[in-house]
Amino acid sequence: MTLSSATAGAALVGADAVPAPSGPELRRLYELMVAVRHLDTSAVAWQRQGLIPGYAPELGQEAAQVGSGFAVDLERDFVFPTYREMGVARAMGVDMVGYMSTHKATWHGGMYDPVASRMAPIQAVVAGSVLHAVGWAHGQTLNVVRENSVQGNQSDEIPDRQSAEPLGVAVAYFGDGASSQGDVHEAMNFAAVMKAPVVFFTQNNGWAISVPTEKQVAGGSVAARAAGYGIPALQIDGNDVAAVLMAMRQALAHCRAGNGPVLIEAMTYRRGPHSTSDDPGRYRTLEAERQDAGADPISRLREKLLAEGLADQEFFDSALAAAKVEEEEIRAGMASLDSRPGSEMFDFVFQESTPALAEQARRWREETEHV
Ligand SMILES: Cc1ncc(C[n+]2csc(CCOP(=O)(O)OP(=O)(O)O)c2C)c(N)n1
Ligand SMILES: [Mg+2]
Repeated sequence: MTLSSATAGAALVGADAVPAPSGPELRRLYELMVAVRHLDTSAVAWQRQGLIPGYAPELGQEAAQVGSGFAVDLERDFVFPTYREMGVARAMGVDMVGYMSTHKATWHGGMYDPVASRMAPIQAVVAGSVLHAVGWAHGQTLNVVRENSVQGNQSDEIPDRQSAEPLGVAVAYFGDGASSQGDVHEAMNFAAVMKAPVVFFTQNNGWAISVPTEKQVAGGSVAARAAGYGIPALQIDGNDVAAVLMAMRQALAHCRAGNGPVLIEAMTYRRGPHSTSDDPGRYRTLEAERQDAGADPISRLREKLLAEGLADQEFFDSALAAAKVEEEEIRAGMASLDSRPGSEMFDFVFQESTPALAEQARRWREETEHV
């Protein structure tokens, strides 16, 4: 397991008390990664078959996604994904027909329940998820302020959260490319100043569509930037699921206890195209791709399970069989999804609609329904 702190000065608090993954947990992680790999590669085939119009594969990022999603506390935390977090969703137990329906464009925002699932709708705006996560995390700290003032503490000071109840933590997923957006600077600065409980989880997969990380991330790494905000950072081997789970548990514990945000940079590799409409052959050779990708994260976990006597061939076979059954069920669920009434696109934008939106809805009805 490679785990290195990239920030001088800002330390993770209480990190040593976090347990390493147990044998049964490692087996479960393997089952989840195999289920995710099978669904992910199938989804590309679904796109080619016309079942869905587009998809953003996460081939090669299974350890980073499953390891981090697995650590989330579904009672308290809240996850803000990008468009590439199917493995996180699966590890969190999100309804996968609902999740994948976004890729069918059945409805804007997908059809799973974000509040019950603890996962916000898929976010296609690069870096948008980061701002939303910090807003939610700040809400957690405002609750503490409110509780303190109810108890007679009227101070404007940011309260001592160490004495408060454990906080729910927001997890902001974003890519290396997103980290170059100004929004991420604002989000990190605000979160650090306000001590918001948020884990900034970057999957550095080497690319932002056709642009390699080294051509758009200055300063050597995303993790290195955290020092400028006084945020502790971990740069980890994102293809080692045990390392990812440990780092995430440490980061969550740090945030939960009121110590403010943490940044994790999981070093991984996007093994396939950016999306089903991308052709990586236009900007990298197959040879370079194979070389840069390194060892496959699922094979690595398999070797570990074998070396530690935690699993055998029968276990691996049954994990794959279960993944195939699961994918068939999701495919059937997707195929049976009907399109939603177009008028719904106006219904869920604001809790209370605005006059401008009402006017747009009226014009839309006039044009489409001739009323
Ligand atoms: C604000 C904004 N700018 C540009 C785009 C177009 N775009 C979509 S994905 C992407 C690259 C993102 O790369 P990265 O953050 O590394 O995530 P990855 O796709 O590698 O997971 C870009 C530029 C967008 N969706 N939103
Ligand atoms: Mg990227």
